[in-house]
Amino acid sequence: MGIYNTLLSEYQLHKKSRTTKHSSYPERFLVPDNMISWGTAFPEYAPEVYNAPIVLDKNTSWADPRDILKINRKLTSFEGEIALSEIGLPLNPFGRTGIAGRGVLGKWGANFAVDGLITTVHPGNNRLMVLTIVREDTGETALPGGMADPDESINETRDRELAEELSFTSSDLSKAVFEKVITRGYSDDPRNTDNAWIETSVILSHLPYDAISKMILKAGDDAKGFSWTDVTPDHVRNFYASHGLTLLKAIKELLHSRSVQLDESMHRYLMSISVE
Ligand code: RP5
Repeated sequence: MGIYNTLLSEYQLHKKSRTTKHSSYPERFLVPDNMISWGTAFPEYAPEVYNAPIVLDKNTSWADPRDILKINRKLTSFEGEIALSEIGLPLNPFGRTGIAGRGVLGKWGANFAVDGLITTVHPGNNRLMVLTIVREDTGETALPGGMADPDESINETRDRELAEELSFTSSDLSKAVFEKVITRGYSDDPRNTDNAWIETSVILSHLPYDAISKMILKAGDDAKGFSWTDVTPDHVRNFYASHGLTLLKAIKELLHSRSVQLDESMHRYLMSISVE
C-alpha cells in the first residue's frame, strides 16, 4: 500500500486516538479495529472517565460546564449530526477511543482548531517545502495551528496562531499565489476521547520563495522550534495527528492548481507519493 492509502486507512480507523494519548491520560481501553463503531455491540467496553482538573475548574474560561445540560450552544461537527450516548453525551464521530470524558479538551463534542499549511519551492533544488513547528508538548513535527477562540473567523485563528507560534505577520501571506481551505473535519489527535475531539480547518497557502526568504521567523508559545521541511515519505509519516495525510492532500491540490513551478522529476515524485 502506498503512503497515501496507509495514512488514509490509519486516519479512518483513528489509530492515534485509540493508541496514543496525552501524558496525563490513563491507559486507553483496548479497542480493536472491528470494535470501533458505536453500532457494533461491545458489552465489555469499560473506558476510564478522565477530565483534567483544569477542564473541571470553574474559572477555566475556555471549558464548558461539567454538566452538559448547562451548555447554551448547539453541538456541531463537520462530520455530520452528532450522536448522543444513553446518558446524553456526544459520541466521537469516528467511534470508540478507549477513554471517556473530555480529557484535556475544554468542549464537549467538537473542539475546533485551524491549521496553516504554508508551502514554497526552493529554487536551488526545486524541492517542495512546508513550514512546520516542533510541538512543545510532544516534540513532534506539526503544522502550525491551534484552537479557535469564540467568534473568530478561520483566517483570524490561522493568523493569530502563526503570529504566536512563529512571529509570522499576516502581510507575509499577501504574496500567496494559491490559497484554499483544503479540508475541514476530524483530527486524529492523541487528546481525543469518546466525548470530546478536535476538528480542524486547514488553510493551504503557497508562496514564492522570494517571499519566504525575507521572513524573520521565531518559535514561540506552543512551538519550541520550526523548520522548512522537505516533503519526503519519512517526514510525512511522522507528523503529529493527521497532519501527514493533510499534507498529502495539499500536494494534490498544488499539483492540480498549476501555481507551483516544479521540474518534471519533482512533479513525478510528488505525484507518486500523493496518489491513492
Ligand atoms: C491538532 O491539534 C490540530 O490539527 C491543531 O494543529 C492542534 C490544535 O491544538 P493545539 O496546537 O492548540 O494544542 O489536532
